[in-house]
Amino acid sequence: MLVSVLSKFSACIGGLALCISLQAQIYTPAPANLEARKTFQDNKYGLFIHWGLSSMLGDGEWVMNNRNIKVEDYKRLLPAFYPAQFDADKWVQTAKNAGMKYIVFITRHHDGFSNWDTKQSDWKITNTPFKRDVLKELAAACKKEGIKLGLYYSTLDWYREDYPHETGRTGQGTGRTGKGNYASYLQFMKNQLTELLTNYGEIMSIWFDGHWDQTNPEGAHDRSSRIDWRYEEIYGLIHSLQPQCMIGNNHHLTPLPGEDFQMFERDLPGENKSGLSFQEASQEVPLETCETINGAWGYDIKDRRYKTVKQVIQLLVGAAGRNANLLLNVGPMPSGLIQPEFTDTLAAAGKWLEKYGETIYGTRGGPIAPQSWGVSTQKGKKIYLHVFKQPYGNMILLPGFKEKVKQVQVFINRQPVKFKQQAEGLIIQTEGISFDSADEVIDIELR
Ligand code: JFZ
Repeated sequence: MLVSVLSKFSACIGGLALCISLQAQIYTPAPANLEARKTFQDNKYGLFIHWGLSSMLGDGEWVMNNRNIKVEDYKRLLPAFYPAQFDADKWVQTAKNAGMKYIVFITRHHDGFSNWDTKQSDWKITNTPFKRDVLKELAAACKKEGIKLGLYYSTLDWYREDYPHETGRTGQGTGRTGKGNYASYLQFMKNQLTELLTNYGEIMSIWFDGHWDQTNPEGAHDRSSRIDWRYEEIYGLIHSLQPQCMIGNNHHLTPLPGEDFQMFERDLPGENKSGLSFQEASQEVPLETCETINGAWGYDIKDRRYKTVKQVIQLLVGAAGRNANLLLNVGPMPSGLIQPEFTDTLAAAGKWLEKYGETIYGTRGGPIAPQSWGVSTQKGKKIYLHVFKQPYGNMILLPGFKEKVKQVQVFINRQPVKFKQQAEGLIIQTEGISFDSADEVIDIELR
């Protein structure tokens, strides 16, 4: 719902008589949306899936741009795509075994290829020899297994002529000569989003990406956009079709009105190792970090930088301790299978979650900021200290901690842990506890 303070305008959808009057700029999320945000935060952990025509080249999802492949040549992937081992149930099972509660799937990446049976373009999966609407199958499989489904949607397009490619930072080598026309491109996106939010059941989120194509690089002083994306119209449309649907935009900026969560790419909130995360963590909306399980988003045959089970666990826990979700990515093979290096690691981390899930799901960031030894989470009368390595001096101090503590235990075996409550805070003695696992959890119970 958008309430008027500034301008007022109308958006007509797909030439239908359905015209919604949208009024900028204060955004009041619907009750169902606020509820969805809570569920999202409780769920904590999701599977990101980058997959499409580009997977065939085994060189990541940016291959069209990186190799300056012309649209005319790139098109030759279309008659060659037949993911014989695609099985939506298997993908969903992989997520479930990993302890994940949601999936975010690439419906359309920067190469503009639609992974569903869109009526708005011929550049789509149902025009490959495979013919199947994989999104339909994935949506059904998710529904059956109680896994929520979010949809990644690129606002940047390296394929279409009407995308304002002249002012784009990327996609300059794909041979487009026509004139960009944002009004036409915007209508196309709205029509596609209408399909996605009408024909595939309840959609948890729309995960936008591509805004940065029209700005100076991250970290630049001026990050203004060279085009007016008219997000109020796009977001208004989404929320009118599915009020609970959470909108996020990977623009690496402070959330804009109409956005329901904030994402961090390859960084935990507050970090900026990627050089993409100059934005501050929002206090208002849920946070989500997305990361790759190796070094690439889309299938990349040169990439063997597989994260270990320990790294995956610490990523998830590190996110939870910063009050954020983790959206962990896999790039399935062109066959449709997710490679065993990924599924094995995901399953092993999932085993850890079977034991330690209580300290992650349904929690929020704990009372103490991330420390050299680890992070904290909390839920009700419980505070969980997630200790990644032996604390200095075998002592953990929670400065200024005032609440009365009932008991402190090692989470996994209920071994009592000594503690003192003093003026400077709560002091926990970790002598005798071994810290060789990925995450040793110390469980503080409040009175
Ligand atoms: C974006 C996509 O480009 C990428 O393919 C993947 O989908 C990821 C989740 O999101 O990543 C970016 C975004 C911005 C820049 C680089 C990668 N950038 O501004 O240089």
